[in-house]
Amino acid sequence: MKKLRAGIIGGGFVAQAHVEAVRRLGFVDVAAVSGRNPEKGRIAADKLQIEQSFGDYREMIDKSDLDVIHILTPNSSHFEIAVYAAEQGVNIVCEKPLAMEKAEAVELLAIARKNGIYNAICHNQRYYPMVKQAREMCRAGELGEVRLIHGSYLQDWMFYDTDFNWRLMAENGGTSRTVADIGTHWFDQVQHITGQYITDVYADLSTIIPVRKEARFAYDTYSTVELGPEDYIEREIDTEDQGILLLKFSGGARGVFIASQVCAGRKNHIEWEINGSKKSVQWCGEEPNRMWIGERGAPNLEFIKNPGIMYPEAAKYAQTVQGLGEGYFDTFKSLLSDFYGCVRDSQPMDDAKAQFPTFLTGLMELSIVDAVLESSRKGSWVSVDYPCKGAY
Ligand code: SOE
Repeated sequence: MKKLRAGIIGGGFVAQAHVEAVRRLGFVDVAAVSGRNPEKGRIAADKLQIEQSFGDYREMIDKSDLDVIHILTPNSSHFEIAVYAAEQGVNIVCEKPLAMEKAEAVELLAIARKNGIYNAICHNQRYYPMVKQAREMCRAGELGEVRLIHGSYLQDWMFYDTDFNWRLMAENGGTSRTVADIGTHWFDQVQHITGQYITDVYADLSTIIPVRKEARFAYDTYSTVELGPEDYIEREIDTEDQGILLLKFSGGARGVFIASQVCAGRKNHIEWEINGSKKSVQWCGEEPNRMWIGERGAPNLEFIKNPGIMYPEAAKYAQTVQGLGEGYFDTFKSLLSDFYGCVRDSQPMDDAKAQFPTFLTGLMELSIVDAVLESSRKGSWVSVDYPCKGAY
């Protein structure tokens, strides 16, 4: 069978995760990569061991006969790249958030639908098997009626005023940073698990470090390179370091969520607890193979990942047997396996049925981010205005 051909746009941290995951599928060739210019393209090709490189994504799309492109560039370029690819009929996997703002996402979804392309947005973390197990427990009614959904996504990679990244500036990443960058993973998970989407938000956003020191030269995300005072210029920050959100959900559940990128010691602490009328479940991404199950009239349980006793729909996403740990990279493989499986088998592109998050998911989450920004500005509850719904 002819292998599908993938093209990568961007060569940063997340490109490694995508390339490795796609290669593990076995039926896809990573055929080409493009960077911002020919040199960046070549550097990415060397790093990722990809044969063909380009200095312009249009040239790569025009010349490489690709089935799928992966958009792994800063948020400000997602829209134009996705429009170009969709108009050439190329299927798209896009990193989150889908676009800089909701209006762009509305347009992108329409263009993707008009051109009949498969589209996915990279909420890889919904693919931890225990997240899927929580979803299946919820669907089977084990939790009862979901009443309360609370948790956080905490990091510390923006803790010092010398921490800098393109995401900090609204012109590159969009008006919202912390909520759009990591809060959307949390929205995706709790909505995917409970089947309830967020209807209203009351948000307090704050920028804890209003002026940061940007290095005069580029270095990688999460780099530990040490810099001296002469290496920096001062920049005023126009995006939030943290957000505290009150939430209402479509099925009547209430919620509280904290997102912060300035919590010392917290690396990628994504955590949720869901309290239902029968049981509670709690999970944290730093220990992805365990889930706590709470009950009023029986001993609480610690469920350690074991595909043998999980719901089949959840067990199929386990990459390893029994208590052997799952990895962050495996969640990319599972997401891309669902997405490329649809492309390979020419299954209908159906947002409501897709296991993977689609452009509609991306539009829905930018609708939440939009309401979060408005609520924080007004200091009041804001109802989320969804142009369309159906993928969470
Ligand atoms: C940085 O906050 C980041 O790399 C996010 O962009 C990813 O989506 C998240 O999974 C890890 O942290």
